[in-house]
Amino acid sequence: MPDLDLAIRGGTVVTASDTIRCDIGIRNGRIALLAEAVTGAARTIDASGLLVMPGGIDSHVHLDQDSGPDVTMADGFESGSRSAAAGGNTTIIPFAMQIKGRSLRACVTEYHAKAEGQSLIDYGFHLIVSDPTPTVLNQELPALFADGCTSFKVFMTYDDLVLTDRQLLEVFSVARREQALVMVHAEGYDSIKFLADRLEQAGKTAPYYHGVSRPEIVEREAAHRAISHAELLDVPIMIVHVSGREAMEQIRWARQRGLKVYAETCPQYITLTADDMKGLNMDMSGAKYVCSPPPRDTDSQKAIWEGLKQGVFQTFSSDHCPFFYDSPRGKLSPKGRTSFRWVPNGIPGVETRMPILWSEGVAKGRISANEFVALTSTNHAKMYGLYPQKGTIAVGADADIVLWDANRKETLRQEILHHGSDYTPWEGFEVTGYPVMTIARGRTVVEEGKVRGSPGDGRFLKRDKSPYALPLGA
Ligand code: DUC
Ligand code: ZN
Ligand code: ZN
Repeated sequence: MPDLDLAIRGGTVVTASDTIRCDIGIRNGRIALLAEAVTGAARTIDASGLLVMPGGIDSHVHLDQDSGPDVTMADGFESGSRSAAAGGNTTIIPFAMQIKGRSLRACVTEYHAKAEGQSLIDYGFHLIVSDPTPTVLNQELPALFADGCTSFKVFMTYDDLVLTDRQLLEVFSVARREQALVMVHAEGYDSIKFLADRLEQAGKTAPYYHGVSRPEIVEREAAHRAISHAELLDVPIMIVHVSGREAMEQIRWARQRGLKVYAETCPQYITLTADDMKGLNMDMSGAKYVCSPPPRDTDSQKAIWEGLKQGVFQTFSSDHCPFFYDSPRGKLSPKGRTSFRWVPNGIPGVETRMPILWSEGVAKGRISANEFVALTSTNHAKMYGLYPQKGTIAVGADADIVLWDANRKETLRQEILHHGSDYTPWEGFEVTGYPVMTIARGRTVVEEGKVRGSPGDGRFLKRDKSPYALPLGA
């Protein structure tokens, strides 16, 4: 077939359902042919000895997000997408966050401007609804869904973002009517505030106490409340960044009731623990691990593995929320030094997500390579209205592909990563399995850690409504 632009030859193709030896022919950025042997393409990549998988889709990423007057996020769309591609991803879905008191539409327009001409790979936007006024509920949200932002996140904590129960019910009801997928940050505002106040009064202000102020109970309580609201209105929800057994049990309980309650977890909950926030000698280095919900303990890690193996979790995302460590506008901000309460909340991880799950999951025999593909790519596409354009290797799909060396050993270090942060929480973490080449719509974006793509190569993805957001019809 001489009209093919590219042939990927000799690899083993792994999708969420199959593992097969075949070549791939690519034309105009799409997969045109899967065959035992593909010849005659303008260019050929030899993938012998490598796995050929759908490029990763990271559906939980924060880039260039407004983080208050004292703090700057460490990644914009250029560095964030570059880092994502270097970690084997071909699509990211960051958030367009509403600032309370402002129009959601105006905020989304700003995020489009931030991303325009910057991203090396395709991207969509989830919305964050922080101020559900009648205009937002009745005009802006339906219009933004129609524009391809078909999912949104709500927060049950944080002064600037928290919604009351009444507001949660109002936005859930719009989601049901419009078939939008709701993502829930489940941590209870009042319990956290109460505990944080008490800890500060006792002089317990080091980063470690961030975790103490947000125990699993507050996550479990909020998860249960969100599930109850969802049941009341018959609306599917996705509980994001689930950290341990307690919240997971609520999700299992909801499923047993037949409810459409989906769940996401992240690398920090299978590899880090609360002790990491202690830092050395209780100094500020624990701030490097401050994220919410916080990492728990080794029993929670075991629970998360059970959930990953048993299908409790549909998606494994990074929750990449990158800040600088050694910067007055980052983790070491003057305010952050006074109390854990003010330490910028989030960690970088878009580049390390796939190697960590492969290494800890597939290489250690906990999950199969097909489950890895489902958790890192296919299920994200299905959940968020991108399937089958994205998330699989099939004729007609975008040629979004990662070539993966399952045996390659790498030590995760800041110096090999491509993100904007000045540190990685996984410094020195050894992995087996690493991306060798990331191909997005038929173009090589990253090869052996070297960036070949350009800002602006990535396009905005107008996503379909999620089939998973259909109500039960109760
Ligand atoms: N929630 C997120 O999803 N990311 C970072 C911080 C947070 O609370
Ligand atoms: Zn969150
Ligand atoms: Zn997040």
